[in-house]
Amino acid sequence: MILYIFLAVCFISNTAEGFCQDRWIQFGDSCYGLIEDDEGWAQAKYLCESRDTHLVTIESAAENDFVKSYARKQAVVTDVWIGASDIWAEGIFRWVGSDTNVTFTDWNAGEPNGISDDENCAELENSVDYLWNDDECTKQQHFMCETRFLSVVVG
Ligand SMILES: [Ca+2]
Ligand SMILES: [Ca+2]
Ligand SMILES: [Ca+2]
Repeated sequence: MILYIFLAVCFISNTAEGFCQDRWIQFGDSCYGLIEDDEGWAQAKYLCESRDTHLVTIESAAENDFVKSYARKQAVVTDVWIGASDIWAEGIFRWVGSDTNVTFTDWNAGEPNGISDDENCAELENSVDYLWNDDECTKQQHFMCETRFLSVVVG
């Protein structure tokens, strides 16, 4: 019982702070890492997941603005994979992190156009200020991972 009260007091008297891993950037409840290795989409997805993260899911205009500003700031030299794909049903893009249909979108004009059979993976297209495009999943390029902004109680 005493321990219980002690823990309750600790919880009330301390503040919760969060952190992102080294060089990742926080926005809202998430941390974001732009990985400047060149990988195909499936390998990028795997690499994010192997770090307990997922390819970035962009679910609002505010998050999209953040993600684009991050890519601009990093001055990346390739297009950047994001976590949306229509490999399961042509034309229906889903987020792999949350397993939900894509609702908010920022496709470039005329996209997604699925011009080849393998144009099933979504990216931020460098040459058009990171508007979205569907591209061939085997293309090798940078990618962005997202994970929870971890809250820790500090004394
Ligand atoms: Ca997200
Ligand atoms: Ca497609
Ligand atoms: Ca396209």
